[in-house]
Amino acid sequence: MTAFPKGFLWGGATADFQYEGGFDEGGRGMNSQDFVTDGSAEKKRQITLRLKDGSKGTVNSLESFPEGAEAELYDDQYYPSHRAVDFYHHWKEDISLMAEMGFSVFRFSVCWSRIYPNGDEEKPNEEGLKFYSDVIDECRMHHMEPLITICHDEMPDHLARTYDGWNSRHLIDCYVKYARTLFERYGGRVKYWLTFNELNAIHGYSKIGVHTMDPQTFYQSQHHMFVASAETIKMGHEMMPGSMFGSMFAMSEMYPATCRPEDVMACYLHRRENYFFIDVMARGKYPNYAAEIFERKGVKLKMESEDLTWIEEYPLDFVSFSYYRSTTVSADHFTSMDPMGIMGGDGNPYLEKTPWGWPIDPTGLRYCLNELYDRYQKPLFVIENGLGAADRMEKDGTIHDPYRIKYLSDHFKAMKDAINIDHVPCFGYTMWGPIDLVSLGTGEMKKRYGFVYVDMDDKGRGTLKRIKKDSFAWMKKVIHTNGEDLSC
Ligand code: BGP
Repeated sequence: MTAFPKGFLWGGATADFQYEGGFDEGGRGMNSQDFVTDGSAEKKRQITLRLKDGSKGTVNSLESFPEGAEAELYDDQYYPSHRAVDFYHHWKEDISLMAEMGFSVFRFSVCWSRIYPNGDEEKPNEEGLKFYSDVIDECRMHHMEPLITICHDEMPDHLARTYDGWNSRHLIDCYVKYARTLFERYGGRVKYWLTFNELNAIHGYSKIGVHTMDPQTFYQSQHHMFVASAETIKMGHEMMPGSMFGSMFAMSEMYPATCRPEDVMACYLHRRENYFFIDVMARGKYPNYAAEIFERKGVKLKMESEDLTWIEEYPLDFVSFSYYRSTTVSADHFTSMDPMGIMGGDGNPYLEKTPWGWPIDPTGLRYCLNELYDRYQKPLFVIENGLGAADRMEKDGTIHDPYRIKYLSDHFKAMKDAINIDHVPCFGYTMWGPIDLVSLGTGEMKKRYGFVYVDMDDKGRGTLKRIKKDSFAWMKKVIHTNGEDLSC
């Protein structure tokens, strides 16, 4: 049996609007995610609106706002981000549970509107800064590296409403000012930072603050985020020597549906379109094939003269990615997991699926790790992975989740092979949602990922009590043996 390399970081990952709650406490401003309702696998989550004529309306996250409509809250709706699972009041307890498992890293996102409630004011909100400062100190007290996502699929609602979010170049300045504040206050205590989450899969009002869903808005917004990320990396390195910056990408390995050359080619083109985002940020250049994507999609980017220099001079230090599943691509039809048609979405007859229909493919993780290192030659970090399942509490209060243990064991084995057999330098792993939290995709609570169960249902009812599942002790053993013992 072999272990993972010495010093390998083991831990978990969360996002503020799925985990933290406290939406009207501590001076936090309204956030673009606060208008998104709950949903389910069958019923898409909605953004609630006030239409131009004053009446109520909704759009789902794949639709543009009708002209003149703005986001609005309604009393008869349930908005999961408002309380989430209340990390805001459970942070000590949750961090201590993570420490008990032996975590050496905890990835969380700072809620931008907790630091700058509107996003464009002069001074930050001290109460918000103190909250994360306490969280960081608590992590360090437990010998856990805090790993911060500066912006995880959200923004102060004022920036979305007033400037059309990342579609506006002004957001670069707002973001850089926000990041500077984080570095001033937390520098020296936080080494690892992610500038953005899943750049290749974010779109629409709730995630990037834009009112329209079209390729022009999408790629223009992405360009502004590339520049903001580069400026932030430069500033971060200057202010915090030794700091390391990544940005997170949604990797779902895409396979050709068959070995028919047309399928192989279709798959190659889609994978490349997905890699576009990492290519820009890790290699520091718009790739040659970007021209083809922009021509095909009718995109004309507006850039300022120094933008490409920023992007080139300040690329990512490491590449981090989420990996939950793999998909297939066929030349005859293309199902996409995202509205911009970037990522494949078809199943694979050789793979079992999770209860939410995601193909389970540990080998795909080894494949991704190898491919990403071959392509970028930068250290890698598996920053999200895990199994969403409807765990059941037994009458005696226990929760048995052997399916999660099996999923994780198989993925850890694949990761270990990539590191120990293929010599891929991967230095950490954070499992998604170590304490149960709200699903991003469906807004459900019952799609649970955690080692720790949270007593709450899909409408936010429950005691919020934290209860260890069987996987808790298993993960503790894995970390204790540094991944040597993966037995289920
Ligand atoms: C990623 C997001 C996370 C998380 C995860 C699981 O795309 O970065 O925020 O939610 O997916 O997805 P879901 O919650 O839909 O199961």
